[in-house]
Amino acid sequence: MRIQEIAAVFILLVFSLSDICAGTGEHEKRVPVIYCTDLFHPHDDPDDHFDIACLYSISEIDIKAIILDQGRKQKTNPGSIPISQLNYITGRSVPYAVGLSDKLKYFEDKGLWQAKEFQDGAGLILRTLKTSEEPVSIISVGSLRDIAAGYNRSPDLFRAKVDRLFIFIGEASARGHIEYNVGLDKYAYIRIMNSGLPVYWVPCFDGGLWQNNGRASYWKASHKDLLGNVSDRVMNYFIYALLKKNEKEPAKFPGNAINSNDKSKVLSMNRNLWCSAVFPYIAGRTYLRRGNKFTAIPKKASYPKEREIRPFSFEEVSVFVDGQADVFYEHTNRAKKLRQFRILQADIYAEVMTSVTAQLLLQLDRRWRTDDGRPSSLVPRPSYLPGFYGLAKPGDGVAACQFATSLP
Ligand SMILES: [Ca+2]
Repeated sequence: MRIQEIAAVFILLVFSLSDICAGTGEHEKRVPVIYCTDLFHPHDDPDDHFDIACLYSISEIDIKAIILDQGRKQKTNPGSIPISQLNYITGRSVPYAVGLSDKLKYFEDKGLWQAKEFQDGAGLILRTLKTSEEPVSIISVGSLRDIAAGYNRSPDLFRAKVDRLFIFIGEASARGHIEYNVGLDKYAYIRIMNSGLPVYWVPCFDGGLWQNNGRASYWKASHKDLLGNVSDRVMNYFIYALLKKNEKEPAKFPGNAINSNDKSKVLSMNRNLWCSAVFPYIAGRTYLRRGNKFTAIPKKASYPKEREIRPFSFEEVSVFVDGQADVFYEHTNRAKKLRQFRILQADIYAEVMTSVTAQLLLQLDRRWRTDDGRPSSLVPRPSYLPGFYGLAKPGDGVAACQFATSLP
C-alpha cells in the first residue's frame, strides 16, 4: 500500500471509530436536569461536593440550572464557589440561583413573602420548566423548599413539564425520626411526597439514623478509594472544599500545583454518601462488573451482557406522609403512588457505589479537556471509548480510539 493509501485508510478508520466511540454522543438526546443542592463553602457536610462533581461528570446529563438551598446561609457560605471551580475544570458555565431563606409556613406556601434576594431559586426552576421544549427531571439532595414553593406557584406547569423528580431525603421506615433534609423544611417534604408528581424517592436511612435495611441509599467509603486516581485539578477541588480553604480567586484554585500535605490529609478521610452513584441511573446508564471493580456506562455503549449488574432499582409503593413527616405505606385514597429506591445486591452494594463514584470522579476532568487543559472539542471524549471502561478486546479498534484521544 502506498503512503497516501495508508494515510487515507487511517483517516477513515479514525473518523469511523470516533463515530462508534461517540456512543451516546451528539446524536443522542441528553437528559435535561434541574439540580437542587445544599452545597456550601465552608461546608456542612462535604458529601454535596462529591455529588455535584459526579453530576458534572455524566455528559449525558444536561444540567440546565443549579438551585442553591437555604438562601440566607448561602450569603456567608456560598455554594457558588464549588460551582465556579467545576465550571473551570470542565469548561462549562452552568447557571445557578440562590433559593429561599426560610422554611415554608404551611403546605401550600408559595414563599412569596420571603425577601426578593431569595426568590431567584424558585424563579429559575419555573423559568427552566417553562422554556424547556421537553420535560425536565429535577434532582434534590437537600431540602425540598424551592421545589415545593415552585410547585405551589405553578402546579400545572410542574405536572406538564416535570419528567421525574428524584428526591434524596427522608427515612424509609422508622417513625418519629426526622431525617436531616426533612428537618430543613418539613412542610416542603410532606407537600412533595403527597403531591402525586412523578417522585423517585431515595430515602437517606431505613431503620433510623445511620441505618440501611435496603430501602435507603446510604453507604460509606474512604477518600483513598474515591479519590486515589483523580486528576490534580479534581484533587485541588476537593482540597479546597475539605480543608475549607479561603483564596482570593477560588475558581482558579483547581489549576494550582498540588500541595502534597494537603493531598495526604484529604486522602486519609472517610465519607458518608447517598447520591453520587445513583446519578448514572438517571442518565440511563448500565452498571457493570469490571474485574474486581464496577463501572456505569452510557446507554448505547456495547458491553458483555454477563457483566451487567443491578445494584439497586426503584419499585412502586403507595405512600402517605402525615403532619409529623411519618411515612405510611397503604392503599388508601390519601396515599400516592411513587417509586422507591431498593437495594437489590446488598452484599456488593457499598463496593459498587464507591467504585462507580470513583470512576465518575476520574472522568470528570479528562472528558472535557486535553491533558494541558485546553478544551477538547476536537477530541473524542474518553468516557465513550470502549477501552476506557476496560471492556475492550484486542482488535476492536481501541488502540486507534486511544490514539485519537491523544491528538492535540
Ligand atoms: Ca445534601
